[in-house]
Amino acid sequence: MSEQTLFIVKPDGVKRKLVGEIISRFEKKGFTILKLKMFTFTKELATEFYSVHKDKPFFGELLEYITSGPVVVTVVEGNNAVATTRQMVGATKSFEAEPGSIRGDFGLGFTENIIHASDSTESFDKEVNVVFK
Ligand code: FUP
Repeated sequence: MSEQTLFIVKPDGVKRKLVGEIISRFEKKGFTILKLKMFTFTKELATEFYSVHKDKPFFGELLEYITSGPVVVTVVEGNNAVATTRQMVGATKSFEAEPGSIRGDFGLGFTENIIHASDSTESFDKEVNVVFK
């Protein structure tokens, strides 16, 4: 079943020059790239993007980090895109992520965990409207 989802190479991923490597993995997997954009989150946009976490104790740190430099957002389309992308991204804590996943292969961080991917079609619908408005 063809679906769309989005992933964001976060500030640490851009700083570490992993943009090409990450996009390449999605292309090689067979996904079609529909949209691609580099931008820097403002505090306002980041607050809207991460609104589900706004009452969490880590929200301040998360906002500080995600606004710290440019990110690259990509919308992809393909079979089972949401779940397959989450698998390719790996567990939230990079130090626990499976080898072979992006977080598992390239990082050890938790807040700084290289990449974001929508966790459901509902999240995708919300997130795509925030970052491409
Ligand atoms: P994920 O869906 O894997 O990106 O993770 P979550 O939506 O649960 O969390 C969003 C981001 O908040 C994560 F990428 C990392 C960060 N986070 C923290 O910094 N501390 C926490 O305790 C939980 C999440």
